[in-house]
Amino acid sequence: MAVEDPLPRALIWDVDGTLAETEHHGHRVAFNLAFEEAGLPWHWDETIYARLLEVTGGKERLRAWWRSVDPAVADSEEATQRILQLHQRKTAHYLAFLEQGGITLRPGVKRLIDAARAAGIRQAIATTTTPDNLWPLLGHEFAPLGRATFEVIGAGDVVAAKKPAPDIYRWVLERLGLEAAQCLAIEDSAVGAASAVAAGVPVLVTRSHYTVHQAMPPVLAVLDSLDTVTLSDLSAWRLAKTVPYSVP
Ligand code: XBP
Ligand code: MG
Repeated sequence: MAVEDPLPRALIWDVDGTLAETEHHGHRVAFNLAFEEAGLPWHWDETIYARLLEVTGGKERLRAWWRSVDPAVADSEEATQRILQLHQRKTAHYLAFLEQGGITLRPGVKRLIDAARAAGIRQAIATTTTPDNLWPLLGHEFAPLGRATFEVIGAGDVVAAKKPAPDIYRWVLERLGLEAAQCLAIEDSAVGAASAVAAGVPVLVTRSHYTVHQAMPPVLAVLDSLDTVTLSDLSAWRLAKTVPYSVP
C-alpha cells in the first residue's frame, strides 16, 4: 500500500535507547547490583552488555547469559525461578534510578511529541521493557499528561515473542486501528527496527549509546538524535521511501 498522507497518523515509540538512554547507567547497572546482592560472580561490563542487547527483554537476556556460562543448568526450573527473582531485584534497582531522576528523555523527544500531538498525530509505545519501568519515566517526563500522552502502550510480556519479532508492533497497530504504512516507528537499535520493518511499519532510527555501530535494516533515515527533527522531515522521509513499505 502506498503512503497517501505525508504525515503519519501515529508515531509508535520504542522506549529503551529511544525515549531515553536507559541501558548504560540504568538497566546494565541495575542487573549488576542484582547479581552482587545475590552473591553471584557475574558482572556485565559494557562489551558484554552490548552483545547481550541482541536479546531483548531482561528475563530473556538473563537466560541467554546463563546459557553461555552454565548451559547444563540454564533451562532448569531452578534457573527459571532464579531468573524471576533476579529480574525482580533488577527492576527494583532500576526503578530507584528513575525515582532519583537519573534517567531523562533524549534531546528532541519531548519537542517532537508535542509538535506531533499539536498536529493531531496519535502517540503509542512498542517496547520490550517491563511496564513498571515506564510509569515513573512517563509520569516525570511527560507531566502533566504523564502516561496519557500515549494512547496505546504495548510493553513487556503482552506478546510472547519479543523484538525482533513483529508481534509487539502488530499488537499496537491492532489497538490503534491503523495500518502499518499509516504509522511511523521510532527506534534506536537494529533489533527494534527489524521488529517494526517485519510488521510493515516505516522506521526512523535515532542511534543510542549501544547502537551507534549497528548495521540497520532498511529504514527511512538513521540519525544520531531527534534534536533537530521536524514534522516536515518526517513527511519528506515517508514520501521519499514509499516503495519498500508494503504491508506484508
Ligand atoms: C530494550 C530491552 C529491555 C531492557 C530491559 O527494550 O531490551 O529488555 O533492556 O527491560 P526496548 P526489562 O528498546 O524495546 O524498549 O528488564 O524490563 O525486560
Ligand atoms: Mg530500544
